[in-house]
Amino acid sequence: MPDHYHNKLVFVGDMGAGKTTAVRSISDVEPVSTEMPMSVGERTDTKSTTTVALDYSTVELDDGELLHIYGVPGQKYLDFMWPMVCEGALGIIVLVNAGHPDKLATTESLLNEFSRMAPSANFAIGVTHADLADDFSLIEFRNALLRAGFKLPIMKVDARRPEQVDFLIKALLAYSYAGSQLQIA
Ligand SMILES: Nc1nc2c(ncn2[C@@H]2O[C@H](COP(=O)(O)OP(=O)(O)OP(=O)(O)O)[C@@H](O)[C@H]2O)c(=O)[nH]1
Ligand SMILES: [Mg+2]
Repeated sequence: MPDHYHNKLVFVGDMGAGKTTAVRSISDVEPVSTEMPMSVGERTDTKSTTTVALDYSTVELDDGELLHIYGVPGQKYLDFMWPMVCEGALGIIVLVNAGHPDKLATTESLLNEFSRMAPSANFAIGVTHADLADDFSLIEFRNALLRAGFKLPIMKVDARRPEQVDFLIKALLAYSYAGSQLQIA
């Protein structure tokens, strides 16, 4: 397995959840991006392009650890890219729009699908757009996922805020290392 896979994190989630924004927020360098204009009917005031292949960038954590950060396209017809981008990932962050009417079912199916694609990855969930969804309750969402058998780090994150994205990434890394076997020499 190539060396950089050990430090590979991937943002996944529905179209518009904030994957490209999150990669861009925490990048140390100009990300590789494959954005294409959206059709006129799909555009909003804040989103006019969509990812058609992948996002890629790097970020160096406080202690000098280099992470390779990827984003996948959210649109289902581009899902053939998902296994290619996720191969060998250490961690996968599912971004979920708090205002999505079907967010529980969507999140469960994304967790199932991506855990099949990347069986050794650890997962975390970032709920975006909570500022626009007054009736969203993180506790209720977390409990519903728990009832469905998903026990993983979950927090609100504004993908536009680097410090929030950074915190989510560190939560996932801490969780993944806590799950590893204690080695005693
Ligand atoms: N209000 C609000 N806007 C957000 C938040 N997080 C991200 N956004 C905005 O939501 C949009 C997300 O767009 P992208 O980052 O392109 O979404 P994506 O997940 O890459 O979408 P695809 O590549 O099309 O699948 C951008 O306009 C962001 O500025 C949030 O927490 N609150
Ligand atoms: Mg994108």
